[in-house]
Amino acid sequence: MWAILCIGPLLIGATQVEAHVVLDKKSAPAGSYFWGAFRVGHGCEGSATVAITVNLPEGVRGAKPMPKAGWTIERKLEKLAKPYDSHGKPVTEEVTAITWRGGPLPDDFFDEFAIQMQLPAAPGPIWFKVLQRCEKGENNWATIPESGTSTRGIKTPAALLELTPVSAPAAQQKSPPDEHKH
Ligand SMILES: [Cu+2]
Repeated sequence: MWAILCIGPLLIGATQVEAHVVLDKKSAPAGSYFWGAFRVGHGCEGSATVAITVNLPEGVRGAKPMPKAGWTIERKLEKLAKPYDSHGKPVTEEVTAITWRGGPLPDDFFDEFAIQMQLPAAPGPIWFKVLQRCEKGENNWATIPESGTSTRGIKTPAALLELTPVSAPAAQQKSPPDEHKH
């Protein structure tokens, strides 16, 4: 029900939503392999964008940035308290933030910054806090609503992705070769 409720405000406020830093997709199945692009719709009060940092919420695994011409990439790695196995190899550290530096991206243009990742297994909303740095000033897209997923009235909301439940039979049918389906 919540999924239906949140579509209305998004459609009505589409212009405003697109003006922020938002994901190009609104939802994805929990636990799935996913790639999404963070869309940067404007600069900082007219100033050109020179860096974008996307912070990955807890539970996101194996995040990989897509290279972009004219932008360098930096990844922040953190040691995991609980290592896990991926493709038969233990994973002991995780990418927790990705920064692109370059441009400058003028305020009159928009651009997209893409990341591939495995999503957390639990359904529900997840929020990506994005720091946008400009030639002059910055926008910290990091505010999360106290409850629910409506970002109406929030000046600098974090980017939202709704993780949809995966039904038990569908989950059972998924074998490892399906993992890389996008
Ligand atoms: Cu905006």
